[in-house]
Amino acid sequence: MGHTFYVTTPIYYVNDVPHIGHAYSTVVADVLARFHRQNGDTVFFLTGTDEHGQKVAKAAKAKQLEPQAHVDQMVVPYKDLWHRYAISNDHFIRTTEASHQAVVQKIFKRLLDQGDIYKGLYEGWYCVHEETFWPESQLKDKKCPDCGREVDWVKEESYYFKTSKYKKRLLEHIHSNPEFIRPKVRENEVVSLLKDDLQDVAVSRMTLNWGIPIPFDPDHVVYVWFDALINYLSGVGYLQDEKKFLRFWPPVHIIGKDILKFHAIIWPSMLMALDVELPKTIVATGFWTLGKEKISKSRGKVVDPHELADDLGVDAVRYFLMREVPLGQDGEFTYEALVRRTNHDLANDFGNLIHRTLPMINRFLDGRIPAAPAKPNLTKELAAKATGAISEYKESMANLDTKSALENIWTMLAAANKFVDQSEPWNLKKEDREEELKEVLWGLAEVIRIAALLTAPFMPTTSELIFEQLGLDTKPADQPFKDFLKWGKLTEQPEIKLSAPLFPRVD
Ligand code: ME8
Repeated sequence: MGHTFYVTTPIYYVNDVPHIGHAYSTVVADVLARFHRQNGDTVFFLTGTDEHGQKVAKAAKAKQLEPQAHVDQMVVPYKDLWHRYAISNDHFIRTTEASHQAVVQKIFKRLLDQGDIYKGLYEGWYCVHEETFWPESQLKDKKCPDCGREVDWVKEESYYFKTSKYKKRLLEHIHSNPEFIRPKVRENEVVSLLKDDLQDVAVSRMTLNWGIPIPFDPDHVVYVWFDALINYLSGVGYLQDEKKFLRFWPPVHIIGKDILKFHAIIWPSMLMALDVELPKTIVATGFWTLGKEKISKSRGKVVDPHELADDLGVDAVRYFLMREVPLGQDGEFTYEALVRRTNHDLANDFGNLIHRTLPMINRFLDGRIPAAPAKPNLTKELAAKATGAISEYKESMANLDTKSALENIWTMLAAANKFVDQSEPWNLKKEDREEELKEVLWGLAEVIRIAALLTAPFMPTTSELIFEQLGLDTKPADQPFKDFLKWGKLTEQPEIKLSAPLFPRVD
């Protein structure tokens, strides 16, 4: 049996429609999922929506809707956007589903029975926007230290989870597993939080009823974060389909750096209490900013992923998100940068190679891609460049360095564009040097096939179109890396198909 790969996104609050930041995390997870499938792994890719809690209840109230009616409405724009962005998730979980709620209730009861959850009194502050409890000492100017909003005073009976009990084991785990929290700067952040005075966390609410009920104590509902984190278990069969769960666990979590504490401290502590193996990796991505401020709907700073797709096409946006900043760092979102990448990288570098090569095959070789040269001569250097790019790409992807992986592809494309100029196929044609002409054009078509394969996780729709243009009767997904990501795999093709530019220039 081959390897399995389980990847997740944050489950998004349905207080509002998704913006480009949400699309980003989901695209990152999708790129990894597609890469692993192409690598022959059996993948389980989970995304979904976080539908309980005060923030969602408040949004429902503002629309004068019952919370359930509100969430049923608001889940639609998420599903629609993922469909449009070619997100290949295997499952979509909603925390209001009965099956998820049952798992949360069972976990809550078990932790209570084994003494990891106990009853106490919470007296302190609460930020509804971040759905976070804050002790007085952590507030900044009496406001939420994360988002700067007003906080509410809360005094209520509350169940607590013994995070403190797992602190030492968690620190040891972090030290002995350098892959656990990525990038490194986030690991340091978690370690210093753990070295501070780590308090147990409240895991129930009384002054709210939009949450999962605690059956044996009807005055309480489960705290939204305790509920939400469990989606990673309930969404993959835990306590429901044990075989599936054991097959895919442990996961790789893609999250934003804003929710690191929940994922790298509370969540692993919950898993230790449940005797479940900890996640393989928690990847904390950076923020997209506008004017250096985090893009967020409620701040009135929105970049609508649909509008971007209307203007530039989904794959150009996916490409931009993955190419512009390294995973983990912040990036300033500008329309100019997006247009520049589209015109420069896609239309010029990649597009031109395709739209120069294919018409020459059409004119000079009757639209047939010739067979691979029996004794390569002119394409030897190009083959070496492509082979080098492939191995660098694989290494970059293994390091979760998706930006470098794209750069590795573009190095190969640059070499191929240069090769067109140097080999001057039009002169080979004029001088009737048939064998050389065939070798050169075959070599260029082979670079295009390899580039389509390598970009397939990033630009799935475009790479399929490129395969069609080459006249291949398979899709990139049908060419597993193991067998096809090698120079020389392009065979003779009877008929290429010219079409409109794949990457139209934009103004
Ligand atoms: O936090 N740039 O949901 P959420 C990049 N329900 N990524 C961004 C971003 C930006 N400007 N804004 C948001 C929640 N994101 C919880 C999660 S998980 C068990 C529960 C992304 O709707 C980023 O991944 O507020 C961030 O962590 C996530 O959206 C937060 O989405």
